[in-house]
Amino acid sequence: METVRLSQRGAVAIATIDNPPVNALSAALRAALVETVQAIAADPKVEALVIAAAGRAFIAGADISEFGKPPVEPLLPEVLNLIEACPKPVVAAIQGVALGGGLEVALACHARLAAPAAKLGLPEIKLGIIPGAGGTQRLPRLIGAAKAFPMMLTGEPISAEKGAALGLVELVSGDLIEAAVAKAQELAAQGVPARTSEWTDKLTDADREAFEALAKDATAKSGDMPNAMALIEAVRGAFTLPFPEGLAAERALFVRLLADERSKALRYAFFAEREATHVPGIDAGVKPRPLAQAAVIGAGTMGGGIAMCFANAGIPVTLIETTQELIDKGHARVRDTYGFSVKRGSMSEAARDERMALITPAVGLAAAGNADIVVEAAFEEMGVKRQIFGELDKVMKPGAILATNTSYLDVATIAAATARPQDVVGLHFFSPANVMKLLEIVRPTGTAGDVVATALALGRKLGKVPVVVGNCFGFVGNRMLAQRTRAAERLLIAGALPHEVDAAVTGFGFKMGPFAMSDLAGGDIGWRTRKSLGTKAAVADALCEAGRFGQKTGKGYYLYPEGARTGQRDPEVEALIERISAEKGVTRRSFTSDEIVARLMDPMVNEGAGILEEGIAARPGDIDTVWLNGYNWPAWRGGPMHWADTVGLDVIVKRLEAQAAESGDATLQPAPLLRRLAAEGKGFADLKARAA
Ligand code: T1G
Repeated sequence: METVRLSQRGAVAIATIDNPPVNALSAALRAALVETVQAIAADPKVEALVIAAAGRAFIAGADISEFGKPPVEPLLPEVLNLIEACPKPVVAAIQGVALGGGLEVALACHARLAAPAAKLGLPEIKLGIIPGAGGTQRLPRLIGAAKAFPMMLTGEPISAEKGAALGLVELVSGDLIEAAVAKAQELAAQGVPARTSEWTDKLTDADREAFEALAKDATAKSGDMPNAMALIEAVRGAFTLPFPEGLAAERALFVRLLADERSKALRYAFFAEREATHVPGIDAGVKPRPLAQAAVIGAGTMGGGIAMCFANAGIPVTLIETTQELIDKGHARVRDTYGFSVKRGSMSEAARDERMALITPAVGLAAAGNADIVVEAAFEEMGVKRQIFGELDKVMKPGAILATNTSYLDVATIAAATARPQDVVGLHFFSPANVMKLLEIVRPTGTAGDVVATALALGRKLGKVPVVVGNCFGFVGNRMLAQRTRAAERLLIAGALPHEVDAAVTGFGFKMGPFAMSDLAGGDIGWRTRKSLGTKAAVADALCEAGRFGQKTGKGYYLYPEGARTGQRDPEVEALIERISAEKGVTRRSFTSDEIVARLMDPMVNEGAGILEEGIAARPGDIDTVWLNGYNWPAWRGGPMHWADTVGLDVIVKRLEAQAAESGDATLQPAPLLRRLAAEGKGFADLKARAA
């Protein structure tokens, strides 16, 4: 297949890249670009070249399916050097996303025009790497390092409008190709094109100072993350090295990162997230149902956050409560939350008003009747949920999707309260719903395939990371979290103190340890759940019985004097823990951070193995995607299942056996799947996907 089509307008040649789905820079496309540029350079009838693209993307970057394979010539940096060195002007006409190597192609051109819909970004950092085809050298030369560095550090794409403001592109609101041809003619008339690599006027002392200040800040925030550190070094090279050497230094850093375990984990996570949207058993051809109007039941923190998700995506939503007073309160809370963004400057007042206009407050379930999808976010109790679903069944139109935001209840039992269980699905948002990326789509066996497909499409439309999971207590995330919670309690009784456990977990890379987390969320939540399940946790229960619910009561596992957000060690709590150990006849001993991490994470991995065996998750990558996006698992550790593979499953099996023997808790015995993989010398990565 031809990946580049050539056409001509007067003396300007137009090379249209056509390499579906997203014009990734595959070996074939790279070769075609080389051939095109060489032909243009040699053709006396051509004075200039426009590089344009067909489809919704300009170029999505390097072909990520080639990652990890031996490099195939021509390599991208060579292709781009050739474009830049072309004796005739080359103009990029960017109609869609230009990401990574795609933006680097544009940077190597002699001018860049962009349509308003274009998006420009260097997202390599998210893949654990840095731009590897001159991005770290050309972008600072073009717009200054102080503006270029943040783009590469966050990896977030910017709009064409912002790109124009930065001097990266010229914005074209009319016909892009026509404008690009005109630009090419204009440059051709001027003679030898300006080459970004030769520019130094943006690399001033002031720019360098500003960049170094940003770099210092990034170092403080990113610790020793190898991609961030490499990025700083590469960009610094734009100031200290001649262009060819800067390019070589960038390449060397890029290649070194490809082999780094942390960088590999980030790439693994990227692929896992993408794979999660391909659900085994749901054909890509299944058509999602149209969703033009939504409703949310319950205007508490969760319901309000979910309504915001719809409004942010431009979907009108009715927010429903049982009384006027409650809906007024909930509606006001949503306005306040948007208000924070306005205050912080991340949202304009007009944008807030637009979103608020999409949220209609209402009293009574009947108001959901016109919605194509309703999400119930009411009190977490089966009786309440079943009653709501019974009523929704009466008011919702045929074909509407009835979703519950339950975080652990049986979705099939909720669905059974309706006469249309095929239309019922779990949509488990994470708190705060308008911020957290994860969306667990809970699929009881009776749910229709197109309902799951609709939920997936909705998840993406809302900007979430959707993962389809089976129906069981706590689904994937909370079911595994429960293991960590139990393990944390066991550690306290065995001899560790709350601050030691939390320090080990933050040392592992989490933002917060389990006890600080419990104090933040409120210990009473778990207490209530334990009571309803008839389970016990000696330390946690004792704290709650003493009214120590965490931050909101000023004390929990820690002390929070006068509204402090970080807790202080409390001798009273430590004495209480020691007393409980003594009552249980446990001789307390100390634990290293590594031991603590193993004791917390191994049972989670074990539960993950069970989840895979039962088909609750289709792949280990789905579990990892849940933990990375819903529970702040450190991205560079790739999620619990990936982490387990890096530790070695045989090691995990031995440690679990030891824990099971010590505690007498048979549930800590390694799951059969874990044992089997360990015995075969395999990892979770060796498993094939199975239909949920
Ligand atoms: N290479 C190969 N395939 C890709 C691809 C890529 N870069 N990007 C997307 N695809 C596939 C994707 O797997 C899916 O296939 C289909 O295209 C549609 O994607 C040297 C080293 C472009 C914004 O990080 O952000 O350049 O699953 O469903 O929502 O410095 O895809 O259907 O079989 O996501 O419209 C940097 C990653 C590479 C871009 C489109 N580039 N992609 O979003 O569709 S590193 C990226 C995206 C680099 C250089 C370095 C998005 C998108 P399938 P989709 P979408």
